[in-house]
Amino acid sequence: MNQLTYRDYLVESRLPTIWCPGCGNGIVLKAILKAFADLGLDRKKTVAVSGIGCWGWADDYIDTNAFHGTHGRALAFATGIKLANPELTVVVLMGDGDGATIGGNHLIHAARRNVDLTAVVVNNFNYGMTGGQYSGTTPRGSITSTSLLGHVEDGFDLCALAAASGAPFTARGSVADGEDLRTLIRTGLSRKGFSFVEAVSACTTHYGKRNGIKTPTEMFQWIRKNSVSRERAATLPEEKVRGKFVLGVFSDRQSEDYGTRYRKAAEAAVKEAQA
Ligand SMILES: Cc1ncc(C[n+]2csc(CCOP(=O)(O)OP(=O)(O)O)c2C)c(N)n1
Repeated sequence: MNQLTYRDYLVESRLPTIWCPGCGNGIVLKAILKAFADLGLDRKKTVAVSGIGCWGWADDYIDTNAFHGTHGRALAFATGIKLANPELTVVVLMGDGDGATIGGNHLIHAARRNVDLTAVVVNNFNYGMTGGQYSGTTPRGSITSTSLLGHVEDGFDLCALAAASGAPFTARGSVADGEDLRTLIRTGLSRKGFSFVEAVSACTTHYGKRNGIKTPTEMFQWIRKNSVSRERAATLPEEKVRGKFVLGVFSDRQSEDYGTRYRKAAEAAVKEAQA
């Protein structure tokens, strides 16, 4: 039986983390490490690829190989790593700014290509590290440091975006239920192809405070109160679901991944050249 625990993948010497009290990042980190332990991943054959931002710091606490990239480009680096060594399990850690705003183009193309990666996007609805500016997921009406009168844009539904772009596995959980996140991330890691897991999260320092959510506890209650399962949402009228965090698995299908297709094409070309 697999006896590993999340601590086998945690760099305990780096604790405490740099994250603010009440930040959701620690919950997502633990969910990822538990999923690694559940699958018994070999630390030497696992790579955490991060971007920049508060969540981009996560790879510092993960005792596997790591690559700390640039803001918005984590998926591009991860694609190269996976293509160069298909034996690696590659998990990509991005904030909503990183993965869905500056890096939105990489997201849709990694999903379209179906690169065999697991992307975990921590969606705290703003650019946390740089002072709480709005991102591509900030909900309409929200106050951020760059939408002081209330945000006039709608935010992306990231799972719908990833699924429409071609991601075979897409799922959303929240930091109000770390065990559910663990299951979603474990499922994503066990699928071959592009897996996209969004974690609805808490930025208590910027997003919460600016939007009348005063404490970390209130922020978690706010997430819980505004969440609805995918199954329940399907039974409700549209206006009751609007603005809610719909949680669950949105797509889970098989589709040959990019690396496999690429290698098949290359091998066929070599055979033809040798014939
Ligand atoms: C190319 C580039 N543009 C801008 C920045 C400045 N920058 C650093 S972190 C960050 C925001 C991070 O927000 P997000 O990705 O949502 O992560 P969070 O901090 O909320 O976890 C920005 C704009 C940068 N480092 N590189």
